[in-house]
Amino acid sequence: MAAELSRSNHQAGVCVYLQMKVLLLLAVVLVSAQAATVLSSGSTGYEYFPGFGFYKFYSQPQTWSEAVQTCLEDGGQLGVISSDEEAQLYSTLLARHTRISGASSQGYFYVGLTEFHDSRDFLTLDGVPLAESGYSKWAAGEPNNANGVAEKCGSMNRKVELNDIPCSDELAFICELKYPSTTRIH
Ligand SMILES: [Ca+2]
Ligand SMILES: [Ca+2]
Repeated sequence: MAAELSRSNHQAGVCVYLQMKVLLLLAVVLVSAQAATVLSSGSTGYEYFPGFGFYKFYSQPQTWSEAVQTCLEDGGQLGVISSDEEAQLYSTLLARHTRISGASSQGYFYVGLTEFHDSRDFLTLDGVPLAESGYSKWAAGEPNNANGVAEKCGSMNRKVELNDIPCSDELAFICELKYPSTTRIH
């Protein structure tokens, strides 16, 4: 009787042990699945810069609205420069890519800046007037609607000076993943 009880206790023990093992295995599978989801969300390839956030350079040229969409799909935003310090960071990122194949204009890159109707006033993608954005350094003679062509989208040159440019041009660009508003750097 005692031996039987002991065997039954032992079997129950083995059973609990197996159940725990299955639960542990399930937990591992679930955690792995979650990690895979994060990795496949599109937000990969972003580099973290302390004090600023996550940035990714896209070297495949796109139109301005395509670039906006690409950044949105990453859960981010087409780059908006908000300070001289951030402009310096942009300059560092641009310097890593010396030639962009297939771009409409070599030396220009889209930023999250667009003309408000036909006012010649430019707003950032946050809806902030450029003059209040913290960084509004136009290149010499810009914005100029060059050659009489409407240039309603914002770009920057390699010196991170701003230039209005046709929105249909296909240019490389930088996306940013935004900080939560509480920690946003301006
Ligand atoms: Ca920014
Ligand atoms: Ca221009």
